[in-house]
Amino acid sequence: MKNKEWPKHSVLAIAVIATWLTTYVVYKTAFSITIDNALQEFILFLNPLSLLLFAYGGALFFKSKKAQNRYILVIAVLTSVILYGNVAFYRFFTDFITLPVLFQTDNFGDIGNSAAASIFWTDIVYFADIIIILLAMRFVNEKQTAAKSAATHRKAYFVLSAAVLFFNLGLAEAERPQLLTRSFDREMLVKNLGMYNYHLYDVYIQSKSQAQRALADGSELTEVTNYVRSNQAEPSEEMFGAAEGRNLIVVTLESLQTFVLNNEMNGETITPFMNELTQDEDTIYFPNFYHQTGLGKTSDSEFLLETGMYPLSGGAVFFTHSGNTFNSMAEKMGNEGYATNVQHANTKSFWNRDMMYESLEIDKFYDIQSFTVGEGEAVNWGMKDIPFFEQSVGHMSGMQQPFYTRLLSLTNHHPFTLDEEDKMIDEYDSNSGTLNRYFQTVRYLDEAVKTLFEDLKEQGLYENSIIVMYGDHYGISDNHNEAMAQYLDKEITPYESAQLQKVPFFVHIPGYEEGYVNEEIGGQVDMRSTILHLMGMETEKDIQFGGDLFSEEHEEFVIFRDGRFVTDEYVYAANVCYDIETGEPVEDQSACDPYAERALEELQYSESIINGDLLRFYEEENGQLKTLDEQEQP
Ligand code: GP9
Ligand code: MN
Repeated sequence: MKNKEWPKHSVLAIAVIATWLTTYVVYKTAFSITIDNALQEFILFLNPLSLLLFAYGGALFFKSKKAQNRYILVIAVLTSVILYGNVAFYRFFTDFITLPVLFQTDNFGDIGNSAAASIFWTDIVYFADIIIILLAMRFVNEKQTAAKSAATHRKAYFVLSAAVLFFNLGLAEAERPQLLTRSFDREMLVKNLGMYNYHLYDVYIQSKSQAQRALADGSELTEVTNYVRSNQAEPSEEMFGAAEGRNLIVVTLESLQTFVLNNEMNGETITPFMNELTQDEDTIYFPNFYHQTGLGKTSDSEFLLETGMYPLSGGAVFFTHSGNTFNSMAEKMGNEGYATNVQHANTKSFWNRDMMYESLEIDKFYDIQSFTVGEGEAVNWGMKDIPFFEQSVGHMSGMQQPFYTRLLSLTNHHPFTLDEEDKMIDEYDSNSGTLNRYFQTVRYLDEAVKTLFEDLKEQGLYENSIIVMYGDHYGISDNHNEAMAQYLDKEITPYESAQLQKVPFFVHIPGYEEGYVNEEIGGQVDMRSTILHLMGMETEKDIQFGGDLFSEEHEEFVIFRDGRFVTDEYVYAANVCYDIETGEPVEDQSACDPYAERALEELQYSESIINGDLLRFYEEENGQLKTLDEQEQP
């Protein structure tokens, strides 16, 4: 072999291929990455390549063979360390490393120890590429050619690398639209971008938010606090404490919009149980309630609920600011002696929930590992809602009381697929398969909610609880407007589209007996104070933007995350001010201006708190800014 002449840069090529293949083999053996089709498999195979080409390509800038080899070795060791670090971490946490976990060890116990316990000598196989590269350096005898072509080679090489990168990104975008802006899940990022690109992306996201955080000093809070205080709504005397001491069960109704309630599809009732609930003597139902989520979808709705602040305009705050200080509803409930938890039959890293729940001070997360998914009990995104609710109630039976538990349903999720036996009504007949199937999965969700109520009664948990349910965001996007127009029998104008952002909100208090339909216009940002007041907990010192929906002083002004808004008179959408009653543009278009300004201001205040991590400067107990020496050192 020593005598044979290899083409120039053979060692470089061998290094790229060796690390590429090692990475792919590690993907397949050390992680359980779910692959649904051949394209996903191909993306997974391809995705280490672009970064490796760039990284190893740096060797082309060195003149001497020795320096080139040394550089290649450094890259080989670095990539192996990253890869192996993730392998060891994954064994313990079933998750990929993200920068904050490395710096928030107090949150997650002793990561170092756990990772060390997950290391075995046989792991040497993860360094196979280094061994191959060393052998190549020893035995491959490269042809020497004139140096003058080096620059041209280099150019061609990096053009090729960039092409691979864009090809990869293009495939990822096709497979997972908005992957980067929505950044759903670490597994999805690794699957589509590759382990190495994922880490670069993670560094970028984390350093961006760290930089904004470092520049903040808390002085911004004075203005925000003044704004929040001047817009506060006194709790309603009648409802304050109406559910004091009870267990709190909050149910997130996946993708449920208000338009399906008390409505029919081709003569069939879509939500029989929830329709009854809207008229129930123990239920206060809000038909004029809007979601306010952005790209973070379900997680944004959780954020609104827990913090009473708006999510971010770009990306999911669960991902971008999971290390922040918050004053969540869970934290407040916990301080009053409640056991707090969330139940959701999905991987814990989805929406970065595992990290974010720590910051929200939620005691426990019952993720997919806490559920047994039996034969035929999974569809679409995972566990079906009926068995999920059943097992969730089972968990509740074992919880310390009083508890605050949140259940996140999942079956009524795009693309709205169901097993035959779970279809209780027919499909709709429009040109949108999505809308056609939506009615069926909504019908299933309705059935699941019914079984949840039954299960709670059976387990003796019903009487002593309050059950709050809300739709998290739309299920049918504007892409299906033609089909929606057919169903609703009217044109979907920007006004109608804004009205379609209504999601149901139920407050169900067993034994209340004075239930009614509450027409108050409100949004998800109002949930925190509404619920806390029902539980008999004050919020006057809290920094939050919503107001108690039962309060006389509650303002009917709902700001959507994209700047649209609804008041008791107007709906503002697509830069047009509509009359809320008629749906026609109002004559005096400037009528919306003062609200538009305030909407922007409020969103900006909320955003400044998140970006500057301002609540770390706030004393929750007395509602004061922390003095300089109380402030944590940066
Ligand atoms: C995933 C579930 C759905 O865990 O919450 O997320 P979504 O796509 O609706 O935001
Ligand atoms: Mn959702």
